[in-house]
Amino acid sequence: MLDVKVNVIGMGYIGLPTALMFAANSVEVIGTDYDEKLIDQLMLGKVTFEEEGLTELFEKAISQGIKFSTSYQPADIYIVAVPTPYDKKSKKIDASYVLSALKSIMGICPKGATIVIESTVSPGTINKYVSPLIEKSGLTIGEDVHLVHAPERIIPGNMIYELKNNSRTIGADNNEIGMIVKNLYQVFCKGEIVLTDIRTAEMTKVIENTYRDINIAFANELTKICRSDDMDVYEIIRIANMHPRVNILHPGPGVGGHCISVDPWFLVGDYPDLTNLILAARKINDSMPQHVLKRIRDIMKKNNIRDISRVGLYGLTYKENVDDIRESPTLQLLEKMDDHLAFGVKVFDPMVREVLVENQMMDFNDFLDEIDIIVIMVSHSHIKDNIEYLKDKLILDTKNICYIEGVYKL
Ligand code: SAJ
Repeated sequence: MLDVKVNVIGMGYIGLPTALMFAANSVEVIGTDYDEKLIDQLMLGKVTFEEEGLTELFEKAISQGIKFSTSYQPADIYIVAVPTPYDKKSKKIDASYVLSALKSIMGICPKGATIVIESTVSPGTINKYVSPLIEKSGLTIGEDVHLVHAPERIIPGNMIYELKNNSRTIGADNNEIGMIVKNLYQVFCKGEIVLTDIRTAEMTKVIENTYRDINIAFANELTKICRSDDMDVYEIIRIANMHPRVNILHPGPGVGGHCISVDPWFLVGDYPDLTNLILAARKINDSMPQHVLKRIRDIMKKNNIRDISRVGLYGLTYKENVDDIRESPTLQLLEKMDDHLAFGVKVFDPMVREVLVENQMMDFNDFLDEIDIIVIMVSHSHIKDNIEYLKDKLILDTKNICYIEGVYKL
């Protein structure tokens, strides 16, 4: 058992599983979040989002004594896992959540504490914003507090497995401190942990997600090319990917989530003159909901359906088998359909238990009864298991999961 006390700040999609994983592996952990409702729920023994294996991990962490609190606590190591959105105008990082967490930590941390930033930050953020904030408060970095960047890499939908098995990057400008943090993560992480400096760790994390965004954009652009000339993009990608050095990702109705659709903007914001490819990829991916809308209109016209309320969007989350709707392609599509909304396009998602948009239906059968065209926006296991019930519908399958004759594709 490691003799350190850890305070994880931010009990969201990354902070919670990370805190639980430390606690389940016998590290003394307090999870902190300013959201009282969220902390109450955790203290009542309930997890706050759906993720495979999370409940079991939660129970183990509770049995090992994890604590939750709305206030920051004295600890040896702080792990900051708060959101890092981008400013929609400047495209630069909005580091306000990170900086506000740091201010609170500095108010109570004992001398010599280490602050690990897990949130994804744009390259240079720690030098430009975090270090000056600490120094301004009178603390000396390297003496009073130590700074480390250990960006998370886990994928929603497979978080628990990836927490244990992915390799990690630890950026520290002091090797000894880097080693302490590496030892800490090694209590649960079986993947290789690479030690590097802070700036390299910042850049590496952002370019991993940017690489994925560009690859998806390529698949999406191919889709538009193939649609314009009536070719089967999926068959073309499948065959191309049989080449040992080609690996094109899957086209889709857009790129959502808090990561892939956000992080590339950090580079565009900071290096506007040098990011032509990255910006083009972002634009292509952001144009996909519009492409879906065009496909819906084509299908309505072809089948002489005029009433948009006979169209149903299946899936509200940003991807399959998660309950996270941030930046979801369906929400983006609904925004584009603004003028149509009054006429009531239907929406259904089995992973979303509260009504979030207009004309959202909560029962799958009622949803099917109300529509003639179903647009599969998200490939939840639920729809894969229920494809047979779609036989009498016109189907626009944006995720290529449905092989019924006559199905429309992207
Ligand atoms: N998507 C496609 N086609 C694909 C793959 C994904 O259209 O072939 C879409 C999804 O439907 C979704 C979006 O892209 O809307 C993003 O989903 P994702 O599964 O690619 O990634 P995230 O955002 O859930 O998680 C990513 C991961 N990064 C990489 O794989 C490089 C994860 O490892 C990171 O930890 C996470 O971002 C993060 O937090 O940064």
